[in-house]
Formats: sequence, structure tokens, C-alpha cells
Amino acid sequence: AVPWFPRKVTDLDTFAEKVLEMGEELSSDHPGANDPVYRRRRLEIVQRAKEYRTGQPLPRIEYTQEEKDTWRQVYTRLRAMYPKYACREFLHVFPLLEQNCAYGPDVIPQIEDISRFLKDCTGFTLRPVMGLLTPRDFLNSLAFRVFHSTQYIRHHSDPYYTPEPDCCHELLGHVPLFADPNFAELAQEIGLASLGASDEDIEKLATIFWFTAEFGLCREGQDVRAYGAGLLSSFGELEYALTEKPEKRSFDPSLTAVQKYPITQFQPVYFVADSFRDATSKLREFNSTMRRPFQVRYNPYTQSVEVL
Ligand code: H2B
Ligand code: FE
Repeated sequence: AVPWFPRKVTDLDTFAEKVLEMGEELSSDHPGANDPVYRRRRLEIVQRAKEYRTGQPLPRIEYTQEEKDTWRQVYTRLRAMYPKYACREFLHVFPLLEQNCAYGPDVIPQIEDISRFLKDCTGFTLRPVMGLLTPRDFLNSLAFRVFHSTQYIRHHSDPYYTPEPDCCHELLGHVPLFADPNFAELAQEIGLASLGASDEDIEKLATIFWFTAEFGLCREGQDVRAYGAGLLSSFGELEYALTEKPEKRSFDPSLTAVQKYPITQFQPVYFVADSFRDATSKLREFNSTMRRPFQVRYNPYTQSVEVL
């Protein structure tokens, strides 16, 4: 049987309450786990995501001074590293985010403003999310060029560590590349392949997502640069990834899809794409080997998926 998958963009509303960690059950190693004020604040923010429905304006969060201070520390430290470590597409978009979406050290940007900007660039839009979605639900959303973004921020006690995605990871790591047409194409290709895919294929696509959108490196002439959000939002790993220490292999979906990876430490292996377009064409070839008894095509006019 074919697993259920969304057919039109409003179907993504079914994910609103279907998160793994509701963003409120902070794991014991979470720096905010024993801070009742922080836990209450998380609940307040994720409640807005729970209530959100397609077509509504995205929730605007009134961030506290303490949250803005945390953002400033992360933003300032990472911003200084981008010219040396980030890929050219990222460096091209970032000033546009500073000009159009209030990206800067003193303000935490609002996903409503960013979503409008992304829609102009690539048709990608943002949705607020309560916490971690299942790999299937998260990838399925990419087929509609929708990225689920958290709005809460890491605990102020440790600005340079977060055990889970937070707004720094999303806004500094993921958002800039969703404004790039070639990366947007790659992300949507992963999403389209995930619609109605078997559990084994979902695992492969999630691994490909991990080694591209989260920890991907790309070649720029003789140089290697970072495009993965997990690198671009972590000053420690961003530097480490571009040293000689880790192993770097060429991106090849059939090998990347089955590569094991650790979650809570720096990656021992990274995959290097020649370009986003090259990665997309390799992925299309790999996807054609997947055993799915139908094809899908995205209809941007109706924001729906056609099954062929
Ligand atoms: N859920 C949310 N809310 N954000 C993510 O970035 C995310 C997710 N990534 N679920 C997914 C899992 C990724 O780790 C892969 C596709 O499983
Ligand atoms: Fe991420």
C-alpha cells in the first residue's frame, strides 16, 4: 500500500499537531530543561505554530531582550565567519536578507517577512512548526516548496549550543539557500521523491537531506565551501568541516543515501557537490531507481501534486 501523502498545500495543516517533540518536552540534557520561565515561553511560542493554518499571516513573535541578546551573540559570531566559509550563493543572498528582512545583530527576523521574500525569489514559503516533524512529513512539505521553521530560540545559558533546531539554525542556516533557485530545485526534488515513498526510501532521502541541506559542502574552483544549515549555524563545525580533519567524498546519491552518521558530534564524513544543479541531476537519476509505482508532478498554479 502507498503511504498517505499531501496532495495540496493546505494538506500540510494536518502536520500542525503531529510533531515528535512538541517543543515543550525538553530532553534532560537541554540547557532550558530546568528553567520554568523558559519552558513556559516555549509553550507560548509553539502554541502559535499549533494554531497556524495555510493562508493565514505567519505569527509574529515579540522577542524578549534576553532572547535578542542570545540572537546577537550567535549572529555576530557566525556573520564574521561567512565570508571565509560560506558558499557563494549564501554570500549573494545574505545582504538581501539584511536589506529586506531586517537581518542584523539587534533584531530577530520575523518568518512572515522572510517568507514573503523567499516567495519572490524561489516560491519557497515558511510555516511555523511546533518542533521536530517525522522525516516523511518534513520531506513531503519540501515538495510544495514549504519549509517548516521553529520560532523559539536556544536557552540563554549556552548561546553556542542547541540540541535541536531553533530560530538561529533555521534563519541563519536554512533560509538563505531557500532563496537560491538551484538549491530550491534540489530541495523540492528530495521532497517530490518522498511523496508516498516506502519507509526504506524515506530513510535514504532523509540521509541525502542530511548530507546536503544540513551538512553539505560544495566545490568552488579549487576551493570547498559550506552550504549545509547545520554547518552555517554552528561556528565550531563550520570551521572544522573545512579543515583537513574530516573525510570529504564526492556527492553520489547511491553512496550518500546509505552513509551512517552521528547526530551529537561533528561529522567524520562530508559530501562535496560539484554544484546544486549537478547534485539535482544526480538525484533525479537516483530517484528513477526507486520502486514507487507512480510518478508525481507539482502544479505550481494550484499548489498541488498530480499523480501520473
Ligand atoms: N522537523 C523540523 N521541524 N525541522 C527540520 O529541519 C527537520 C524535521 N528535519 N524533521 C528533518 C526531520 C530531517 O532531520 C530529516 C529529513 O529527517
Ligand atoms: Fe535543519
